[in-house]
Amino acid sequence: MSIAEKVHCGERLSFEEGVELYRMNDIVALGRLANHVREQLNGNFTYYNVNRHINYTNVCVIDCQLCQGAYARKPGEDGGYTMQLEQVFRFAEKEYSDSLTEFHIVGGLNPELPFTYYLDLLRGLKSRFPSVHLKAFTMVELDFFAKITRKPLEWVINQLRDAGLGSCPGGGAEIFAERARPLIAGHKISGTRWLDVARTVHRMGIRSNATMLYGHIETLEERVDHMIRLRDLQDETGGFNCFIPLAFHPEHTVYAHLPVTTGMDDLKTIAVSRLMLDNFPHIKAYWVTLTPALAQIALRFGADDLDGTIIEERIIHGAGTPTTPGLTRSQMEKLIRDAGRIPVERDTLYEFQGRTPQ
Ligand code: V47
Repeated sequence: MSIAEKVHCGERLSFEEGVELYRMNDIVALGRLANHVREQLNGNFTYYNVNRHINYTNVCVIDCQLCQGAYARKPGEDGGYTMQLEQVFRFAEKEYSDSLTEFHIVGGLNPELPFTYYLDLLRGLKSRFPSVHLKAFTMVELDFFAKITRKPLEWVINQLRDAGLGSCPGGGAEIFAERARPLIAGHKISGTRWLDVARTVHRMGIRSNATMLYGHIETLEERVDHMIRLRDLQDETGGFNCFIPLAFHPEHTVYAHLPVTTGMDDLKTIAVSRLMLDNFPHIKAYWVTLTPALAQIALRFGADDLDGTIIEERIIHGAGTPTTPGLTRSQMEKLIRDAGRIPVERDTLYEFQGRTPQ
């Protein structure tokens, strides 16, 4: 059976077929196939939310080649910052509006912060903004909290949930392959540990996202391997909401000499992920790394989500992405409508917000 026939029968694709799809140069045929799956799962809807990012510290003990220098700073290094809790709350108040439904909260692994900081941060935000969902802390941060408290991960997650954690973002996954991962992510937790932490999060009833950073030193085979490891875990837990391929921005990193990803590669990655991740409900075209223009085209190549309106994203803008720091709701809706799709404002867990979409 050909790959196209398998897709039309709803049959799962193999590793080899994933690599073959990546090698296809007929991007229109690839896009049409991914679009078929996208429309079966999500019809003509395209999701987005109204969110704000809170990057509470850039101080990080990990010597991650992607991020050190571009965004993160070693403890004691110039340019490091850590927001006091009052600063976080003031920042959140400034960013808050009635339409806001999510704070996306991530930071570096800062050895100077006690675990109570994170609990107080969640509690303080929840008491001030009870209706706003707190999507906070990657699997890498959760693993770090277990290390600094010397407690089991389950205990850490319970404490965070009691303090107001709603779900977890998908960062820190980078690329799982044992060859490539240490070359871009230093001694950050292994791919296997990232997946183990996600498994525990899901088993405790908390949903999360998953990312893949591509366009650095990884091979196409390693990208497909990354997707298959996520697909296997999703079969087990069903806890992932969406997959977000992140195009690497090399500026200000040790990989500054590498070229940026191309439109062809970006669209192939969206399409291949839609086709390989048959058990993921959503594929996000993250406009911050893709640019709004390419993210819009991706809505016809398998993606059904544009992420949020976001003002102040520091991690990827630190590495030099040229996009603006925010889109308004009406700019977001225009991108979606001009792609012939129906905009659906969602909350973090993909419930419709407000009006019935039309
Ligand atoms: O984990 C770091 C990546 C991630 C660079 O869950 C870089 O909804 C490009 O995870 N160029 C953080 N990428 C962002 C992230 C995310 C974004 C949007 C939505 C969600 C979600 C999650 O950014 C990191 C890392 O993989 N990153 N440096 C860089 N130079």
